Amino acid sequence: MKHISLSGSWNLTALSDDALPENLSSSIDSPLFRGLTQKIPGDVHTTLLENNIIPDPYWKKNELDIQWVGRTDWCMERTVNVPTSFLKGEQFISLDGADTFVRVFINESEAGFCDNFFRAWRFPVTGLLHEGENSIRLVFESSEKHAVARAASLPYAYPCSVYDVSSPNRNLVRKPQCHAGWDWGICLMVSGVYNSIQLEQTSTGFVDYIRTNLERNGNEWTVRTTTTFTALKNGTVTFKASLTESPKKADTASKASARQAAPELAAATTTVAVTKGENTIEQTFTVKNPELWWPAWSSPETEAALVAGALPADSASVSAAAAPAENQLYALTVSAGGSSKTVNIAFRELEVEAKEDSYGKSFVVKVNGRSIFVKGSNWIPCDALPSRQTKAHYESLLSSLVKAHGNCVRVWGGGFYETDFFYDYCDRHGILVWQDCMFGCSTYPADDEFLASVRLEIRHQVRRLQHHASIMLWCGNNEDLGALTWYEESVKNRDRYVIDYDKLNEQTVGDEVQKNDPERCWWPSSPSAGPNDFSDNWHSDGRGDMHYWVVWHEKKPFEAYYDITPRFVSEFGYQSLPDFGEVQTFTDPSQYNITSPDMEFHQRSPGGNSIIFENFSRYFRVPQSFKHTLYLSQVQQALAIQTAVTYWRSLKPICWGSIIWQLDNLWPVASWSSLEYSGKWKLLHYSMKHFFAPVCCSLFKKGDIVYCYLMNDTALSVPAKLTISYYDFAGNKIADDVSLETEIAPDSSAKAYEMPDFVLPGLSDSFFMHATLEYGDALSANETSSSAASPLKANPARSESTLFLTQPKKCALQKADIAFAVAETADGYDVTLSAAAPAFYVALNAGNIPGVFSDNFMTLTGGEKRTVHFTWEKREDWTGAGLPGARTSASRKPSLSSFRKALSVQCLNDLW
Ligand code: BMA
Repeated sequence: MKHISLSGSWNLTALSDDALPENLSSSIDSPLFRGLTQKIPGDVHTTLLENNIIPDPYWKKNELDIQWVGRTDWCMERTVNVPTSFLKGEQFISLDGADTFVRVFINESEAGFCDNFFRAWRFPVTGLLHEGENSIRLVFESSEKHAVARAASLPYAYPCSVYDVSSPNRNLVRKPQCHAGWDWGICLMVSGVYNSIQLEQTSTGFVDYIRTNLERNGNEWTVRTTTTFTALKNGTVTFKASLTESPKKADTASKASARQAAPELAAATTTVAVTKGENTIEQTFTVKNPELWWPAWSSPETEAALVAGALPADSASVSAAAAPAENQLYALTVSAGGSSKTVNIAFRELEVEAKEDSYGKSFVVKVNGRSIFVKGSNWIPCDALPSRQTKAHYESLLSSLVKAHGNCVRVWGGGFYETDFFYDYCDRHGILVWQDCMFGCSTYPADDEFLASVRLEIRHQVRRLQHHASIMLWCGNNEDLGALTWYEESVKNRDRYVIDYDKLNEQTVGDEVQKNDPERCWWPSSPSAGPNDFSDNWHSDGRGDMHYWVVWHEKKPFEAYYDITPRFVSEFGYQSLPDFGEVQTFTDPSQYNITSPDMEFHQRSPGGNSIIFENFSRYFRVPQSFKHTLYLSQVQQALAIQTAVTYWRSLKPICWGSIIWQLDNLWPVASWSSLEYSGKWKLLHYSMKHFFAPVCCSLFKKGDIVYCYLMNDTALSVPAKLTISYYDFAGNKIADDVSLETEIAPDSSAKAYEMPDFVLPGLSDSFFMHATLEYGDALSANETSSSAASPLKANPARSESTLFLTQPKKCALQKADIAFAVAETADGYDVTLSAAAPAFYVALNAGNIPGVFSDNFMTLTGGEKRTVHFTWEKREDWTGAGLPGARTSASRKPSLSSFRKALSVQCLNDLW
């Protein structure tokens, strides 16, 4: 097989002019008609932005002025030189990531038409190509126009959720649903080709997909491969499957080891008769003693290091963010008839156990026989401009999730089936993937044409992704079952829409998923009470997964998180406003007020700012300045989610998972994300590092009772020392500490302290409680070791938890006078802090200098000094850098004085 890549420079022109603004209309001089250089992979909006034809879509309200781009038809053209040798056999043109309605012309003849973004396309072009220069033309027909035309042709309406700025009928076209706007999303209706386009030539056929089935028998694994081979003609073809170790990323740093061909661990060769069209070839081989795959933070190696104190995953650490051990991946190559494909696989047993029990129906993820408490976040596309969805950005977001002790992402159904890089990263770093199919918050049609297109989409995506060790389940959609109760049409005529739902979700999506990946869990919807259960699972906590939006959308206080005993929460969230540095990327100082037009425009949740303010007044003193408002909104978000997660973790083994809504943002906006659009950690993300930690303590007050729970998600028994102190707001201890030495049982969540508030040593507004858990082998080594040189000495891991006994607004916080000193280190800076009085929710902020603090969102109980480390992040290959409003690019570490200048510290006391 030969191929000619068509990536690179193309010529972009506008085809239709009805939607164009007047100044760009079809004058012959218009750059839109002369042509612009368009990169593939890339999107049209980015090209227009680079050429100053549209302003930065993320700045102020520019979004409103550029809606014409999505209503325009576009043309991309180029020529390609084809040598005679390429014209043997048969030729094809293939596209992956073509968004969405794309007509493909070769030398003015139409070769094919793409109409579903989620499919990969291959069109025969034999006879259309000739030796020498050939012209290739792609015509992008406006998806919005297609959607509107489809709506007019359907027998009845298919309602979907629409947002402030949106494109109509997004549910009728197979395009990422959030491109049409969302309650955190800009509406751009982008177009382009985001992955690849190439000419292919073969005389035999193509190895298109490799699926695997792994079966463990002690230390020996049987690998069954299922290869999809598309043959050009009937004949006999030899298939060779072979397995090698895929170099760990850390090892590839050494070029010598990368150059050395990895030895073959196992192989199978089979010669079979194939027939023209699609063929399925199965091969089997065995592998002895492969390294086991584990979710992040759960491998025996990582857990041992964590408990030994060798991985400073705790709050008091000054070291750079610790990372768990990388998984060993294995490269599986299948070659046949001159075509070959390599995928990475890994060895693990994985099961989602959903079975009837005394509480209802369980939802437990088991890896290698161990139940894993799932701690993760929901993933939305990481940039609204596809050209900016770079590997560097993916890596920054996903590594941030792992550094905050996450082990799971849910690829939410309103985006797209993610890039290969995304899943490879998840495989390598142990991020379990909850994979939605791409349907969300809508009704959908179920006519033959729509269902046929969806069937091919699901077939392609499941075959493409099936081999990934990280994917834990396939889920039919996001909230489509619940959505049947949201719209007048579907409420009035529910049966009609339920029938359509069933045809699409069960008979098409579910059917195709289960045919192509029979071993993996098929979960009909999120939320859902499980297969064959059509009940609305939004408010029921006994069965399957739930979305808990009572706090936020239903405006209940944070304490409402204590009202449920969920089995698994796959969505719950609380918004914050963006950080000040982030605000500066989308508006000017005239708008630095929450109710200014630009700030309200960058808030898409109906009534969102009112909910934030309502809780300010419920719990806190109302902030007086813009910066304090932004800060307090982030404190509030962190506290809301901390309340939920720590309580639900305490409910293990009834509850086995919490997936926060949401990890990332695709433009700078007020949202539920824990990471800013720039990748900067919000206070929630720092808080996740505490409350997601494999071993941690948590103080909380439910009703009139104060509890302290010790959680241990490792398989090890952990020696621990818990100290609970009672302080007044001047920092004096008002009673003796409660101390406890214990062993925290493996995989447990245990109550270590329980006290009704009336026996506590003060009135609820006069003091606060602070728990410190020191844990790990170092603790006992310090006690037993007589050697002062013990490497473990003085390094027990730590977890801390602070509790107000009433709403903080009622407490007399003192002036904290936080002092800090900064020292430079090789990879960043150390910041040493001290406070005159107990300081709450202390937040260090390095402005727009990219990097992460080892700890943040801290309590300084007064009197002590604390050093935290800022690890500076080099940012190259940060596409978008240099464009207005783009993410910061930083290739040189700032000087100590620039860091000091950028650094600011805020705490709750500042608001009093
Ligand atoms: C959900 C999601 C999203 C939405 C979020 C916040 O339930 O599935 O559709 O953005 O809530 O409202």
